[in-house]
Amino acid sequence: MSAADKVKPAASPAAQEPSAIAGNISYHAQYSPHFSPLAFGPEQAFYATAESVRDHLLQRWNDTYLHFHKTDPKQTYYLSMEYLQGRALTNAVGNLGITGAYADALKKFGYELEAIAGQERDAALGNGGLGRLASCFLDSMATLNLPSWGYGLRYRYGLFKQRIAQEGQEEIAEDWLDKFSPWEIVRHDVVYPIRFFGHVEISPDGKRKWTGGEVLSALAYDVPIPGYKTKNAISLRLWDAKATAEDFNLFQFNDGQYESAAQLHSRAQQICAVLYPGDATEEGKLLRLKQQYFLCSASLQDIIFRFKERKADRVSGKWSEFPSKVAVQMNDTHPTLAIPELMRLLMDVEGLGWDEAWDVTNKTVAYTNHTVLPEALEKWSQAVMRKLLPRHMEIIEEIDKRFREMVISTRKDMEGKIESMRVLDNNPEKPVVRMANLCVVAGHTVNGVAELHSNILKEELFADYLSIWPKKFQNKTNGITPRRWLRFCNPELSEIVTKWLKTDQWTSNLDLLTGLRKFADDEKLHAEWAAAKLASKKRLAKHVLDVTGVTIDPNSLFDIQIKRIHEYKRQLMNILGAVYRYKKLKEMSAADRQKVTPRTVMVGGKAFATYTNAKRIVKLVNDVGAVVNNDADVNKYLKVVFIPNYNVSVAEVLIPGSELSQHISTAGMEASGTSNMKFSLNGCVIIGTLDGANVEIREEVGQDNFFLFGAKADQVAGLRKDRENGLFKPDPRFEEAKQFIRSGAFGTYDYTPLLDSLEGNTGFGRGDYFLVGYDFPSYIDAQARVDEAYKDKKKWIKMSILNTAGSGKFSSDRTIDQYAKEIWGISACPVP
Ligand code: CJB
Repeated sequence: MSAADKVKPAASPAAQEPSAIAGNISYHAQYSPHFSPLAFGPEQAFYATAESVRDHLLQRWNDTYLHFHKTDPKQTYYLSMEYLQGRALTNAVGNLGITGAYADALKKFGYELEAIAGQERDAALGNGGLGRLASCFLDSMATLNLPSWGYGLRYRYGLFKQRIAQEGQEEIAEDWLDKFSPWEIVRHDVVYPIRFFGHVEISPDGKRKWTGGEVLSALAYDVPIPGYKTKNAISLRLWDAKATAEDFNLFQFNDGQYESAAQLHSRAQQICAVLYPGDATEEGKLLRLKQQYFLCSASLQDIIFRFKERKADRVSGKWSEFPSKVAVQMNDTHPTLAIPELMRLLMDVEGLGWDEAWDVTNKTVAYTNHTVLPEALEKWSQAVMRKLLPRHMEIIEEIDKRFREMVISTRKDMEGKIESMRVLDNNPEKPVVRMANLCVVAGHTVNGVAELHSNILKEELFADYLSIWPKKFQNKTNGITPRRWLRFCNPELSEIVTKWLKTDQWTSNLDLLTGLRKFADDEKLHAEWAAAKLASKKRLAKHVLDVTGVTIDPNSLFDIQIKRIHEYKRQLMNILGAVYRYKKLKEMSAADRQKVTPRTVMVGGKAFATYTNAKRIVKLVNDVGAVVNNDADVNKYLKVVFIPNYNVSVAEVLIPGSELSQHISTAGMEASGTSNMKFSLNGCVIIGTLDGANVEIREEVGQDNFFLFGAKADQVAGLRKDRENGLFKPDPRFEEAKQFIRSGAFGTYDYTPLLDSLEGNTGFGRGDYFLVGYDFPSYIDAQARVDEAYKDKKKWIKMSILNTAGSGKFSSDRTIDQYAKEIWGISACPVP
């Protein structure tokens, strides 16, 4: 049956009223067809609905573009190699305030909006926290009416799909563009040339010009980002690579040389083929660097084009105006090449001298650091850089030279420090460019993402630069958008919040949540709160059953840890805790077991494909679950479930149903964490270390409403030393849990290398670098406090309410407002 059989098609774009909306959906099914005429199942309904919603967005989008063009405000460009947008439909209708109308319209076809929204594939163009933060930031930029755009890459295959097989995690390409994305619009007029390789020519007057090599094109695909309750809609511009017809060698093709005939086309396809291609090989490293340059060059050419487009008289001579019109934010070091690329464009294309170009660049770019893990601080081989980007390498060398001279001439006292501060590391064995150093030297501002992390940057990682540029370093504690992460993913709790606060203004002014504090003991609120939590737990239990086949009890304590699998995030400590719990349950009498707080431990997350220990951890969680969940003696009191294929839309089901969540990284290693904020906002209590944003969450929600354990950041180095010196004495409970796994209680898989990583001096591991052994006893004690607290329902619900009430600070609206005022210098530009 076709859509038109149910509702008569009528164009009426951007209709507000359900019958007209239904007509427009039917219109899209018929006149923007992607399927056979008679097909109008849930999938077809999704695409037609999305296109109908896009009509609403287009109007705002065009209006916003024109308004920014006319008013010519200073604008921010957020450069990020990752965006984890997730699904867009629910968010779009929610932000536009047309959810009810669309739900009613879809009923006319016999569909529920929620089910249709569930047809959408996640746009997963990112790996984890950094990418999701970028997406939350876009939502806040649009909501705050800030003149701002995001730039990224249009990866053909986003973050892999995770399947759990007998051997553990398997990766499958995630085909988000399999059919097409209804949200993106290709801009055939926005195309820029991007060069790779080649050489630098010097003209008689000394001017340098990069030429030769291969030239591809960057083509813009725009995704609309609607603000909440505003007419503004901004752009996320994603670049795709393409080669032209001229690059296709017809002669070779006719000669039967099909592959070489289309060589440049296939190289173009590789650029945006996948997010983060493995970079273990030299080819992999080169491709990653090409991606980074592709993003930076296309975005900067586009930014300069717009700078000129907005005022026709902006030709050379007016470049000092550039930083008062443009702010470029580099999301971690991945877009660092924006620095030499802006210098190159200003000098070689626009004709500026070094000093002027440097001044403009420095006033334009700023850098956010998201990690202090040494392996994540990017360093690129000078040889690879010189081969792929010869002109940029010259510019980087000049930046390095000038920085060195500046320090030598102005800061005699720093001479001993210069080598480690330089942009170039000229170690003859492996000369590299240190991207973080380049960002610090060239950017006007450097910020960390939580107070603790920013202090570590100032006191440790970038301490030497601080004495040169004391004002360069800032903190911007991360945030999350309250629209996606409470209002739309948890409608039951949202309604209660709105009812008790007597306003829904909290959705864009999250500080209002503190108003819940005065009702924290109110029994009526408690009853409503508990009912909402139970409804979310049931939805979560259904998801678990659907994807794993395991039945979990909504009356048990739902304990969740979801994030990328990494040794520093210590999922291994979580599972060792579950193993210890299981062993104790087995040893108990049946009568004693009945006094135990029943618990469902859920772990979800993806392991990087080549990260062996992370993959072993995934396997261990699954193996422990297989034994525990099938053990009739204890499975009423404990279940352990690995949630496969964790992504944004899975998080939207899990977080509302959570009661306890684990944020248990080794102190000092998690820059911020952002899921901790989402859990707390949804009335979930955190068990965690004093790390990243946990520190500030605990301050806001109150220390009685947070289960704290573990070493502090400033103890970690000393504890590692002690361990090296043989001073660490493991707790017997820790030994017992490891021994139980070694005994083969969870199958025949060889966990020796994983467990050995927790031991000192075995030759296999790293001497428990992440201090699981040291923190384990305090972790187990904290978990025992959780069990006791959960028995007192009233106390638990009060803790839950106070978590939500204390979450106001963690709105990304607050974060973005601070970036706008304190780093970018931009102000709101609402469409009238
Ligand atoms: N982070 O997700 C990433 N990827 C990186 O390459 C570096 C850091 C994470 O960024 C988040 C957003 O700032 C932080 O909350 C998180 O702690 C950090 O690991």
